[in-house]
Amino acid sequence: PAPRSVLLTGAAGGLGTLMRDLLPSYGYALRLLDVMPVEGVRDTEEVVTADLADRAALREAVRGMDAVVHLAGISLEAPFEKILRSNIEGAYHLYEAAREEGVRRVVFASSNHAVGYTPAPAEGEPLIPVDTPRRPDTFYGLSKAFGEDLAQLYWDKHGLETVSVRIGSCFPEPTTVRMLSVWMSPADGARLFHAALTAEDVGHTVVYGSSANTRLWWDLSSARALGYEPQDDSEPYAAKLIAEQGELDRSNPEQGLLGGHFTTNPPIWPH
Ligand code: NAI
Ligand code: 15L
Repeated sequence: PAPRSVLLTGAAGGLGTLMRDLLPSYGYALRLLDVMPVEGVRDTEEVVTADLADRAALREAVRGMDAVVHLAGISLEAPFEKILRSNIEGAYHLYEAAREEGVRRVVFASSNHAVGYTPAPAEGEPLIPVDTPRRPDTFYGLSKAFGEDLAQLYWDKHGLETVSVRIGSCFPEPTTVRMLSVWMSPADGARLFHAALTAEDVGHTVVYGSSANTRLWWDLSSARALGYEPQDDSEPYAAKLIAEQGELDRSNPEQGLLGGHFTTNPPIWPH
């Protein structure tokens, strides 16, 4: 049966807030988890305020859930110790809690930064496949590579399924020329999470998460195989962004590598 009750971790964050608006229309009942307070809680939502370090709270939070959409964690570069605690140990605690409580599926918010040092394909070159070697561009990207391997372990050893979504940039609109290639509209994000929650026999599947962008850098076939049919394309934003920022200069690593400025000058988590 298709999952209905979903624990959404990281619900107070940017993507979590977007998905709180969009996922219920697919029929999901959401329980929200974050270490920060969640604003504007609806009658239809349950809320758990907890840190990913708190295994007892995680066990309670996953109890009775059909699936987990795991967005919680540090979403930018940070000192290794912080990444270790929230993203590496935090993912481990979440998977242990899910295993102990018999949750069958996780959708894991991985990131393009797990493969950030991969050169972006030039026009006419093949798109980047999901099995391209990992080339994390930050401790942050390294934690996403760990999360994907953790997911593989829990599938092989415990039969806990995961779809790892290497998200590009999921924001309401693309705001840089790089984002023309990696943008995932929030509506397509919800479509992809729904496909990841409902496709059968996913084992551990890695997909890229983006819209059907004209300037796409990576191969969406494993996402489409889940039933994902992206409806959006960043191209309508291209003329304005290119006029303001210029065409991508592929000799500049910040523009010629998938991870963009994370490869040279990563934005740092503020807390
Ligand atoms: P965000 O930083 O806005 O939200 C992350 C949330 O996780 C925050 O509300 C934070 O309080 C919570 N969190 C952090 N550490 C925690 C802990 N130890 N325990 C409990 N909660 C904790 O990030 P955003 O943009 O919403 O991203 C969500 C997820 O998707 C992150 O895992 C991020 O790495 C991933 N992602 C997002 C992309 C995007 O374009 N928004 C692109 C690629 C990956
Ligand atoms: C990410 O992984 C970050 O969480 C998000 O804030 C964006 O920076 C995105 O990647 C990106 O590559 O644009």
